[in-house]
Amino acid sequence: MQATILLITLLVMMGTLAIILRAVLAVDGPAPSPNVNQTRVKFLWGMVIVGVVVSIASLREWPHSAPGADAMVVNITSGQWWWDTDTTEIPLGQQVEFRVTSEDVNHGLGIYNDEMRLLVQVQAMPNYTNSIVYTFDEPGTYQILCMEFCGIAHHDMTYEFDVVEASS
Ligand SMILES: [Cu+2]
Repeated sequence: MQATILLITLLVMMGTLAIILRAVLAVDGPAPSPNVNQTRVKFLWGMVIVGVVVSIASLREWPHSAPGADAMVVNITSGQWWWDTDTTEIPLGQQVEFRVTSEDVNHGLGIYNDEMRLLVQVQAMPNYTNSIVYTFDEPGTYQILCMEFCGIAHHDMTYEFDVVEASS
């Protein structure tokens, strides 16, 4: 039903546009001078060149978040309704690769700072390990909250870990 209404609306809009276009084309006027067409072609090529340059200049190295060779690996397992990690202390300034999985249903791992600002997120999926790389630049207590509704105690699915100054 919704698709039919959408199709009818689309056909009516296309028909209206076709009528307007036909009316506009039927109006006799002076043909554009060759200079106008040359200007349009130059403008078009200018836009194409600008588009290509901006696209290339704004490309980022791929993959965006590949961990470095010295990244610390933190495994995170989840389930209804808990998180578990193999460490609760992460050194400040250390690049961390979180490897996240689930033992039952899909969960969403969200890491928040002490102002409850979301820093990074990734899906926790059964039979699959997703990884996300992050470097903490502020010491403190961070929270993991579930970002995917996963059942009756979803709201209670929280966890804490600390980011501490690296001992030299
Ligand atoms: Cu949840």
